Amino acid sequence: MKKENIEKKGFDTQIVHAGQDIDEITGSLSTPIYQTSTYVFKNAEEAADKFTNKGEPGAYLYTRVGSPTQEQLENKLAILEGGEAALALSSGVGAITTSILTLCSQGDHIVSANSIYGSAYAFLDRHCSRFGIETTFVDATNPENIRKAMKQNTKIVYIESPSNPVLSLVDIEEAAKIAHEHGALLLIDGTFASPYSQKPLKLGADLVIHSATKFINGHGDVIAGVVIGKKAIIDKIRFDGVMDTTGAAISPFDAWLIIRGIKTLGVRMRKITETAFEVAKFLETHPMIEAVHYPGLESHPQHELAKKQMDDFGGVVSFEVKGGVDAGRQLMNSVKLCTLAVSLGDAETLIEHPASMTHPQLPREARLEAGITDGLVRLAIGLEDAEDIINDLDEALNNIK
Ligand code: LCS
Repeated sequence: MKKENIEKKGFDTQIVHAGQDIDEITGSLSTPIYQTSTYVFKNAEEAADKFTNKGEPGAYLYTRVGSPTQEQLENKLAILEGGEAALALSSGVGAITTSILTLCSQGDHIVSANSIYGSAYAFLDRHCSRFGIETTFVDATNPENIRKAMKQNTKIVYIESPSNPVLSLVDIEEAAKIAHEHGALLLIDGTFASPYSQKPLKLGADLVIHSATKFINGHGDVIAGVVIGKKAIIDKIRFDGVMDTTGAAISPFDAWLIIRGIKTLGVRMRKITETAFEVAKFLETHPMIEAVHYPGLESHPQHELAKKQMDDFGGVVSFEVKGGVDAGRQLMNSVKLCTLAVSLGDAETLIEHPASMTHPQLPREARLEAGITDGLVRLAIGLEDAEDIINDLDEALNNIK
């Protein structure tokens, strides 16, 4: 369906039809997987022409710089986020690093939220600094902290909302205003919301990044990432050469799996967010629970902001068990349905310990500042029946000694 027609349709219709061209040669309804590493040219002149005009439609050269299957996925994701263009990459981290290494150079400065995914934190803190790109981490739940940290050479404001794993929010509109007043770009990692629950580009963000490994694919069988925004910026990230020279390209088969998985994003997210709310409410009333973090709960300190900038509250709940890390470990060891594993957005409900699993890269002090206590447990809700998840947690919580 044509882009201008699909933009007026509802989210579920967009997910199914957006960016999906029917194969002209065979009429195949399902997007073909162009499982090839290289493309053959008719003659040397055509080859030279295609290598010169890398960005032109149909200029396929080599799968590390793009493929038709990848292109169909990108068209779909751009429309779902309300962006002009998208670039799909080999992982969520690949999307973060490729974007930042393209947009920043030696001597530049980044202001980052302190509550972000562990490997993103490590990239900014340990690796960007080795190449002369400095990052100031701030508590971005108060936008004034972002403003205070801005410098003349700040190129990027980097935020995650809701954040992994404590589900804190950043006021996206405010953060965009501050970034733009200082001539910087706002990059937001929207993985925890997915395009179903939040549309950061409409709130002023310049780029939205997702780990497509999570809700977007939804089946726990792919590692992939995407960055979405204005065509001029996405073209720069695609063609400037970082993706090509660091090898962060997505494989055609992974792109195809996501095209298949994303068609049920709306259906899955409706169920997952409904269950997440029920589980969060259950945990809040359980005598073994000290604190629950979920933006959909009235007790969440940013619940009003969540209602303002999100359409729904996502599928991740984190909580602290009375008795700290020992009690949390007992819980994780005794659940029978919830599965002990990192990642989120899968069909299976996954349970993990952020301090030792997803966020050990943060120095302990930075981890505590971001609210990641030693006893925090993260639950990524899956597609099972809410009642079964709740019963599993109830039994395991009641068994803690
Ligand atoms: N952004 C967020 C918010 C994430 O949670 C993750 C991965 C990434 C980016 C990186 O994406 P990837 O490269 O893995 O596709 N988060 C993980 C987590 O919480 N558990 O396992 C991975």
